[in-house]
Amino acid sequence: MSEPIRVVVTGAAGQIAYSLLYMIAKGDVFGPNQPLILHLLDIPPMMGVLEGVVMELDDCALPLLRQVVPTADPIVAFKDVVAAFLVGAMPRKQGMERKDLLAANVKIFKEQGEALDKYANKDVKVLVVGNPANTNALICSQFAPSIPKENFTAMTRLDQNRAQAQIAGKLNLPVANISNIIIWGNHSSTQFPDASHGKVRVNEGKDLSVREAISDDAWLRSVFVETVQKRGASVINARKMSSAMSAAKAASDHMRDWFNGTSSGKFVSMGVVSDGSYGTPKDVVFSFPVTISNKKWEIVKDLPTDDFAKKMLETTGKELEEERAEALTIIGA
Ligand code: NAX
Repeated sequence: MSEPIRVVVTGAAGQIAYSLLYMIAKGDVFGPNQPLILHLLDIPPMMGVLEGVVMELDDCALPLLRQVVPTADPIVAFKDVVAAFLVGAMPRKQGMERKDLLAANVKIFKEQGEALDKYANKDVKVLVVGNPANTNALICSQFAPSIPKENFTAMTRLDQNRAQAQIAGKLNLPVANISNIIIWGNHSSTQFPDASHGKVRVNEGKDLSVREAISDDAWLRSVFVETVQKRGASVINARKMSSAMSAAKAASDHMRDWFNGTSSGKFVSMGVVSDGSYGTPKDVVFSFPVTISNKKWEIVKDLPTDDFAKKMLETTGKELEEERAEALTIIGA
């Protein structure tokens, strides 16, 4: 067994963390041979609830979990961590304008970027889940100049998993047979779920394209796109609470693939700082298809994009530029 690594989860008293902590602590992310010290950050009023979460983690009697550090102090939370799940964020309250929500979150992610910069391991891998996830990740990276920009990512894996499940359902195949479905852009209703480069394993060793297998481009451009874009709202309508178990699973998938890599010929979607690929705006956190090896992601280049895709990429790119402009105004940059 190796030495324990330190991993932080923020928003640790919240509902996503309640599922995520168990997944991390039992080895789903860093593997069955990697002991862990979990740092749990939340705000002072939540310390009582957090105490209950710590009791439950103790009571799970998980062999990999060597220590749990609950705290409301970002210095303690970010000290020496090699992976950071930034789940905690200010939720949208009734009557709150988008601008107010952004303002509250920009402040949180500025402070957390500064704390990561000062106290975390210099190669810390940061996954932002808290919304608006893409812009929060951008702000966080800007306030952590000593950590490479490539180490800040935003979660669109839940959207990818949702999209994969929709395709599997349509084809009546196991979800594991579907791969290379892409989420482009923002984790918002402007995202572009794109199945046009997707693959379907029909027989052992034989792949078909999703387009061939479904043979209904109109469905792929309408019902499929809208279902994935609105899936979060559908879950809220049914459950009266937002997606939590599936969000935790997606966060765990995202970080596991970042640490372990993607298999040959497969790609996954992550919000990363854009280099302008596919005509997207530079320096916004944009979700792209990526391959990963040696804990480094690379954008999949040169996938053909038709006019429909170009339009969708433009719309979501514009929204990210607007969010960035608002966030920078709030900071006064
Ligand atoms: P909860 O409200 O259950 O939990 C959030 C927790 O964060 C609370 O315990 C709160 O006290 C804490 N928190 C607030 N400010 C904090 C700060 N400055 N430092 C540390 N902790 C802080 O929300 P939950 O359902 O767990 O969702 C968390 C975030 O994930 C939300 O912003 C939500 O919008 C976002 N989501 C993002 C998704 C994605 O795909 N990127 C999907 C799921 C989810 O909607």
